[in-house]
Amino acid sequence: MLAKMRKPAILFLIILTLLAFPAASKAALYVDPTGDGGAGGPGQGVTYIDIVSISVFFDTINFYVTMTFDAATPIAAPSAVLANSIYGVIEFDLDQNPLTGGPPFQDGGFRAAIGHAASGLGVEGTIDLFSEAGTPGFVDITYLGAFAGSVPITYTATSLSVTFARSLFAGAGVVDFAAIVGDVIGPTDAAPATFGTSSSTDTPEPSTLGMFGLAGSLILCRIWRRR
Ligand SMILES: [Ca+2]
Ligand SMILES: [Ca+2]
Repeated sequence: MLAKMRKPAILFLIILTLLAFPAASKAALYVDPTGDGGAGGPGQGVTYIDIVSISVFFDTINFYVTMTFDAATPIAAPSAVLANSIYGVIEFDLDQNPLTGGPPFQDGGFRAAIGHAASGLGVEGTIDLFSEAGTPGFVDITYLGAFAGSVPITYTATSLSVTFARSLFAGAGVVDFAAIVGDVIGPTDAAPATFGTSSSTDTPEPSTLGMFGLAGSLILCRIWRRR
């Protein structure tokens, strides 16, 4: 069929195809069990917030991060100052290498407090969910332990969503990620359960990421007490 078509017609078909698929994109979705966290115990938050899923999607421009939560444990923004205001972090291993980057904030006793194994990530980037308390509607993004930007966040009773430029993570694409959340007192749930379950299979983009030690955790607004 193509052989019989004139060149302009073939060109038109190619353009239509490109318009239908405007940019390469990758997505990773981790579905978390319900009832796998804890509240009210030692080191735990009081108001139970239960993660249902976390998705990380990117295109040529942005990262799109969405977490969903059990409708039985609805959330609110930190700036709303409610019992179910959600705090925590989403941490990213931008080169999918646990030997580079810093130790995860969430592995500093917080996952253990809710019966979750350490994430094992080597963290280069973080979405600091604590920070919305001081900047309503916005959260801090950190890269290699330093503030990289403040970006909009939207909350519903069962979700939160953050979109930010990949340039804030130095153009990283396929990443590993893990999150821990809870109320203002402490953590109540974490996801994924183990390292590696969240990565997609694309080839990571080249990056030159160095060690930055504990700095990544130190700049977070630490409300939770370490145990
Ligand atoms: Ca859960
Ligand atoms: Ca790393």
